[in-house]
Amino acid sequence: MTALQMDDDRSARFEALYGAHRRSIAAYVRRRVVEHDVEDVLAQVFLIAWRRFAMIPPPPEDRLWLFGVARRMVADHRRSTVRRRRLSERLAEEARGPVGPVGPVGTFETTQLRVDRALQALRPGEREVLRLVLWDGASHAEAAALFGCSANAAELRYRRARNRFREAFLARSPTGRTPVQEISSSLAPRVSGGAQPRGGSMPRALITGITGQDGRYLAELLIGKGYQVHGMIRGQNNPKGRIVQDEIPEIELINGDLTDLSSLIAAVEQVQPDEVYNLGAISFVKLSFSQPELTADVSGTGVLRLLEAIRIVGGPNNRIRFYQAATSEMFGKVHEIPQSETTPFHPRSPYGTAKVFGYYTTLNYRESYGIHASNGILFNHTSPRRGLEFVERKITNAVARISLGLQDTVALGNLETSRDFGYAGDYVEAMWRMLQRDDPSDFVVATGTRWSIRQVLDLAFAAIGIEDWSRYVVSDDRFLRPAEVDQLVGDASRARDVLGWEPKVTFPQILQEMVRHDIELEQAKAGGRE
Ligand code: NAP
Ligand code: F7E
Repeated sequence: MTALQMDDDRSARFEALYGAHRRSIAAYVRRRVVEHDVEDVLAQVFLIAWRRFAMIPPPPEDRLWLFGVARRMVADHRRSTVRRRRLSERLAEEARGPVGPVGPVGTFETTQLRVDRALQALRPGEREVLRLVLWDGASHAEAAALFGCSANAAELRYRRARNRFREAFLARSPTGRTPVQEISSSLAPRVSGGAQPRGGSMPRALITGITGQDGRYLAELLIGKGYQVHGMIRGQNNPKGRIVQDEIPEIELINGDLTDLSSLIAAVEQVQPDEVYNLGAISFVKLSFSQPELTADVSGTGVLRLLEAIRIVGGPNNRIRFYQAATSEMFGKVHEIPQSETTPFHPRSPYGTAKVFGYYTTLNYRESYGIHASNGILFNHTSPRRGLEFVERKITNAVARISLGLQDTVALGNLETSRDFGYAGDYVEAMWRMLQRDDPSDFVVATGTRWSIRQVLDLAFAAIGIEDWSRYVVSDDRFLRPAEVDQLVGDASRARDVLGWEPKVTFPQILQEMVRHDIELEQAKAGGRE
């Protein structure tokens, strides 16, 4: 076989690999990076695949190999703001090219905004070839292999994409505004009356509980909306700080603890936030029975301290908006079914009583000082980022381990109790929407459907093809509580009507995704031990 034939053969095999796996790799990447970076990450994955073609195992293992590369590229991508900056500069230079100067050069941020807008105007294939050639330095032959065309055609495709990029970069919008003005306005919160960024710059948010499930989803949501996000981290050299930073490099971490007023004042003073989301808490109900005083201090008095910090730093014309993570646990021994904003509270745990204190303190600061403070009364919500101590994640993780032969049974407490479960990614959207309204208020956020722990077991075991789970589940009194809440189910019609919020992901969908995620996680851990 001649070198040329070998090359043709390689191109054909590569094309087959690309055709077979691009969709699933794209879906994987799309869930992990912001939309306009998806094509870039994909281009990197396939460029590596082309360069290391000889190392790719035959089907079906090729798929796993590609996922491994994609995982690394996503991690690299998240770390690399420098890379993003370099690309923007290259593209901006490219656009200025032979047509001469493009008006004021502007700051890095304004260049970035123009570049992003111009990239958005391109078709995905155009973005891909531009990034591949201009950014990753791929040759036209390499691009050709990726697209399954000749090197000449790839070069043509690249030139066309570059010209279209240049046009879009230079274009004025139909409103007559410059691309920068256009984008800046689209970054501002979209619901009416949203918090305006100070001094015309990015809006700033401070999140307590950044290492928790909701903190991470909320941070991603806000970053996607153009916020500068500061996450409060407690303790000395807290290892979770590094994990969060690796996962979401755009977050700025700031020290502070809800039990320490001076640290909260310092944090609010330093960040000068437009919005504060108080998600920090001792949130595990069972633990609150054995550490009631700590729970009251963090989850209850902590709210008061943070509001004091906001009152002190924000001064008389306080513009800081505040979100308090209230909870369905406040309804406890329920007075009606379903529960809404008007249902009386009857908490059944130290956690519930602390949260009732936080709720009324939030209300009190709104009424006494006119602070824009709102309570989100959220029912249970979950995700693959849920702590392993909570029942639904404990179950999905155990199911994953059982399916891999790493565990025989799972020990649980009360199986008859039920909860209204939703998806955390949906619920953080409701938090944000509350703070974009002119009037602060309190909202129930729930799905309106209830699942017993038995049903959770049905769903999770069904995901690995087991119908009768009875031999895998053992009863253990250590997981029972001194008092239980049984009938929690929320009526979120006000959130739907006023905030335009509704859940998008159903509980069975998210639970299935959690089982899948936990299988991957446990496989990776087991692989690491070998
Ligand atoms: P989570 O995963 O348990 O996270 C709790 C967060 O609070 C962690 O980041 C933790 O930091 C932080 N924290 C604990 N003690 C602190 C202290 N002394 N000072 C500052 N931060 C502290 O909780 P989540 O599920 O994301 O829930 C977020 C909030 O919503 C919580 O307030 C919870 O009570 C409430 N809520 C949750 C649900 C739900 O179903 N998820 C429903 C209703 C309400 P470390 O990592 O350093 O410990
Ligand atoms: O318990 C029963 C347990 O600990 C749910 C927090 O996010 O949501 C969460 O609180 C139910 C309880 O969550 C086990 O008795 C049975 O009835 O997962 P959980 P939670 O208490 O509902 C509310 C809305 C919050 O605000 C909280 O922050 O499951 N259960 N067997 C068990 N629970 C656990 N944890 N472990 C068991 O083995």
